[in-house]
Amino acid sequence: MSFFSKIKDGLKKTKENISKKLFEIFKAKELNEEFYEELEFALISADMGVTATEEIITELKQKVYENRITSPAKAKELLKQIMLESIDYIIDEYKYPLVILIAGVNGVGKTTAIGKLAKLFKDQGKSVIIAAADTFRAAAGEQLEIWAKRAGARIVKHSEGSDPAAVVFDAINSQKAKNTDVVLVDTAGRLHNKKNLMEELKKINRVVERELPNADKRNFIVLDATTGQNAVSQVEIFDQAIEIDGIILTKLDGTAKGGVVMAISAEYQMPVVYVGVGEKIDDLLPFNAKDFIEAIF
Ligand SMILES: Nc1nc2c(ncn2[C@@H]2O[C@H](COP(=O)(O)OP(=O)(O)OP(=O)(O)O)[C@@H](O)[C@H]2O)c(=O)[nH]1
Ligand SMILES: [Mg+2]
Repeated sequence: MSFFSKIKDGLKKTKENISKKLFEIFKAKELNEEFYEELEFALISADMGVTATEEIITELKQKVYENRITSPAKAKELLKQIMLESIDYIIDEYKYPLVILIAGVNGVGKTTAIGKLAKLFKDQGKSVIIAAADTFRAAAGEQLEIWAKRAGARIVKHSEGSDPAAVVFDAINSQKAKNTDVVLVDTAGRLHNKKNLMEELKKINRVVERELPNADKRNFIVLDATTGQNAVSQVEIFDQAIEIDGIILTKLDGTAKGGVVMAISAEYQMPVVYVGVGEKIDDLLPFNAKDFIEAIF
């Protein structure tokens, strides 16, 4: 399946929710207040967030005015352009060795994303080691082992309850010994309390920076698209602990509110790097803003 049809498939619910509404709205004869109100409502109901929606509508009105546009069809093209610009970031190409730290609250899809990422890198001919640094949950290590096997990646795993930073330390030593291209670090989504979780993430982060100062290091937060606006506030908390470089937005296949991509990008100026569109190993796609916009329109 091509990238475009896969994202289109994954966004089926979002598309059904929004594109039908947009189609109706853009049938309007005039670009009047009622038109803008309906558009605003449609965007907000796709979870684009009030901030992002207001910005988009203001810019659209401005451009419609400046360019003396009267046709709704032309306004639609403008809207697409504005939406695209607000989520289209330039992401630096990876350099190797590469360390990707995966963080996020429990159940969002961190471990699954690691398995899928391992597969993506293996398919590109890269060697991959996974650090099972979620030592809090008993089953986490085993779940990750299954994914590692599927992807053909190595895994470093300690016993339950052991120090996550020590797992990362060992994985990095193994990376150094074998000159592995990619280190993927899985972390816990839940500890006894939130403060512990953030302190632990900071510690893991420090170990990576100390042991591999010259590596390309990316900190990604995994967000569950089905939680809608809640996903937005999670970014802030994790970004304070370890600077977040980008977002992996999972479960886009399960929501009609894929517009949350726009809300996050507008609020935090943060790129969505990958999207999850299913539970299978190939269901993680590098995010492509243009295809995303085309898919929802
Ligand atoms: N439909 C769908 N399901 C997904 C996607 N990504 C993950 N899941 C499912 O979400 C559930 C939780 O995924 P995990 O990878 O275990 O989540 P986690 O963040 O590691 O969870 P904790 O380790 O408990 O914090 C699993 O049942 C996954 O199959 C996705 O893109 N689409
Ligand atoms: Mg997990």
